Amino acid sequence: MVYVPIVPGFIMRTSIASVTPDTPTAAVTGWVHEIRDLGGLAFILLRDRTGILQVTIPKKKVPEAVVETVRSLSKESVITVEGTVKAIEKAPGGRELVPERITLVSASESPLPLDVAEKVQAELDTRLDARFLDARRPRVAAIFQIRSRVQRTVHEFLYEREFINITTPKIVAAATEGGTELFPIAYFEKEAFLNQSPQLYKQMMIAAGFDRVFEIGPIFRAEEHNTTKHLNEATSIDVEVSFAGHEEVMQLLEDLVIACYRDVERDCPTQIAAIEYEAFAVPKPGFKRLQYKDAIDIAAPKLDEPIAYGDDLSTAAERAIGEEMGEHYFIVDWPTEIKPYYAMPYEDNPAVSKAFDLMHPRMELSSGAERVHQHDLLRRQIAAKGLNPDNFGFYLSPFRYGMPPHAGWGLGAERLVTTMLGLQNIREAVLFPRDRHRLVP
Ligand code: AMO
Repeated sequence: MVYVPIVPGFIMRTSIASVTPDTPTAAVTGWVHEIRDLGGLAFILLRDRTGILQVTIPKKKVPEAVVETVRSLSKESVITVEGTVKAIEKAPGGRELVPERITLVSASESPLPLDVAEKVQAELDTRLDARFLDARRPRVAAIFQIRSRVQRTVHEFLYEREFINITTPKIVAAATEGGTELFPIAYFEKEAFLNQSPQLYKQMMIAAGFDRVFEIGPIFRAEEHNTTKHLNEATSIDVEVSFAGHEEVMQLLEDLVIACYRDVERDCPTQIAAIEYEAFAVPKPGFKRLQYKDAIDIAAPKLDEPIAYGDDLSTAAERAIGEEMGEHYFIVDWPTEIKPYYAMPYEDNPAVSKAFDLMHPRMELSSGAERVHQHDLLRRQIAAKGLNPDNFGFYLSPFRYGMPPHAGWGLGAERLVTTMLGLQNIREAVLFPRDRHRLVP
């Protein structure tokens, strides 16, 4: 990888990956990953985001000033090394740099709060406390480079299909997904909350005639429990489409998930190698559809806790069903009573809704539905959930003035990355995760 200029006319840094065995000379700036002093010979491993370069210092053959600098150097300091490149098989990338000059750009204190070069992983909490150092580790940096690639694919994929990228408020006056998981905030003299989902707003933009909208943004859920798949601040990839039914947006979701995997496989081979997840595999098209009632039948005999038609799927149930399915799949035809009020019931069987979940064998990735677009039915469904439709005035009003039929979904960005890369804990896929105990950094 060669750095492209961010603006013309400024001196560009040489990236480590661009130094090859036949580069004659190089001046490279990076972090001191490791220092080894073997007496007559010393080695520095120099690191930047593109890779690692071995700097070899035969003390008798390099200027005395170089030897002096190396002696006082601490790990994770930023240095510039200028010298000649030699091809050598044993070194990473098949080359080494023999310095004529080393300049200390920015010294690092020691000891470090977290050893970047340490092969053994530290506790997740220790790592998250010193996230800037943790993220210097190639394995950790690779996760966020892949996450960035995934978010780029989502943009490209949706722009190609003529979606409009929207931004909706995160400070709101009411719950979207049910009242229990809300974060109240102090908002002048009013009661306000952090938004759980752009749901109501993306539907309002369907009423505005935007046809196809998406948003990648934060959602806030006051989940009380610390689990390896829940965050209190997550990133949702939200989509809403006019004149579409649930089948159409399910296909869109499947195509998007596969596109993300394909792009990562093509563009991020070094990152996948750094993560050492050998099971990385692009899912096969044609995700299976499992009816909710059949999902219950699969889970029931495998669980200690009883589960029956009409229950939500517990983590244990999801896992039992996931083991049976073995790959990505949809759960369809959910009981209307356990899906949100905005999900459209089947005309010929209103007890069942045109709602779906996209599942990875390990966890749910996305929920979606064809939506209720009829004002009176929506009012009734809100009331049936024990909510007061009069509190939903701003949301209900658009349904009185020409609301087209529509469908959509929300896909958890962190869960997509967590399952794609086989990460043990969803916090691995977030730079600064928010959970019950973690508010800093
Ligand atoms: P839902 O509540 O199922 O649906 O959320 C959609 C997806 O967002 C992710 N997600 C989370 N990820 C991490 N931590 C959390 N606490 C968390 N909560 C949700 C999951 C989930 O599948 N309005 C609907 C979507 C729609 O119908 O368009 C909604 O919010 O991956």
